[in-house]
Amino acid sequence: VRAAGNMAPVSSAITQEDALDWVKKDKRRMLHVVYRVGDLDRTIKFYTECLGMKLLRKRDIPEERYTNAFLGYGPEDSHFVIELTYNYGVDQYDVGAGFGHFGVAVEDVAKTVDLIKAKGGKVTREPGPVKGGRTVIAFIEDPDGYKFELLERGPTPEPLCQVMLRVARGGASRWRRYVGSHQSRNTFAHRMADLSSKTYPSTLSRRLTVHKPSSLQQITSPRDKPRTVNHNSKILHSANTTLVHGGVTHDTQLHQYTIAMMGYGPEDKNAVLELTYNYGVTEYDKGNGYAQIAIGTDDVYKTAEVIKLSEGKVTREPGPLPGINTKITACVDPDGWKTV
Ligand code: GSH
Repeated sequence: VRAAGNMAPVSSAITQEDALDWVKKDKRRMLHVVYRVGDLDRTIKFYTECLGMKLLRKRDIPEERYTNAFLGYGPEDSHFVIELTYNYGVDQYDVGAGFGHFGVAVEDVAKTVDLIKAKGGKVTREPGPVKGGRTVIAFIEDPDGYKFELLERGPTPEPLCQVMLRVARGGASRWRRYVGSHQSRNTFAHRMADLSSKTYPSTLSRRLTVHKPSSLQQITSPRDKPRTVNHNSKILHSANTTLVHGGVTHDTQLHQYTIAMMGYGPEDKNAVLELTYNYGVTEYDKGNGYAQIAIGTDDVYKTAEVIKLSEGKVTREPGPLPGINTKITACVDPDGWKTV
């Protein structure tokens, strides 16, 4: 998303090898997550009073009939933040079943929940250890119905720590058709994790946490492969041991899901994309509320080239946004989730 300076658009003669080399050197970061709300003031009040976020900035674009508000726990140049969109006259959205939640790390979940209740906030899951694990969590719902998971952790520079999206195997089949199974490791999400391996090479496998595999068999069997596994096969391959001893292996008949944490640095200091695969669920309704995650790159032209070389789907060709200097490109992943 950062402007590419005076670099010319990359020539289309870029080879796959060059492209992959470049991706490893590109400085990427999760910048913000974008979604729509029906009443900006109501949401800002809830996030600041109940979740302790700061209103970072607001911009109104009357010609396009919308207003944006940026909220978070620190400045945009160093933190992952929320970008709310209010479209004039639209007062509600369908959150959909595919969107999971945003994660917020707090030092005391019970205390935070008490505060949220005192402010009239809706708690959908009382504080307590996560099913099958030890981390104390709770779920709350914001005024539009977006869920926030509160996770009990020590102090962190990045309290806004997760965006959870559900992914399906149906996406994997479509993706395999694009890329051919032999190329499935060169997928977009794989790049995402691969990139972070540049910054955190030795922690790569530790950063991929997979919960509750019913058995290693199930995770690695090609027919039953969760889409997330297909999506970053190399990573999971190297993380197979983590998957077994780091994942929670009991009670799997009850929980029946696999999660993969993807991002550009360790989870305690960086926001991550949490992909959830529920065994056997092949399709989710995406609603119309959640929009996209924005990722910073040194060069949107090269990034778009790389996405295309990986048979990814670029939905907006790289180039400047009208009226501002920022250059963007956009793509959708195999499940149709959008990234800018
Ligand atoms: N079926 C769940 C979904 O799609 O949301 C699978 C994901 C899941 O269960 N995640 C954990 C959770 O929400 C958090 S990592 N646990 C609920 C609880 O412990 O009450």
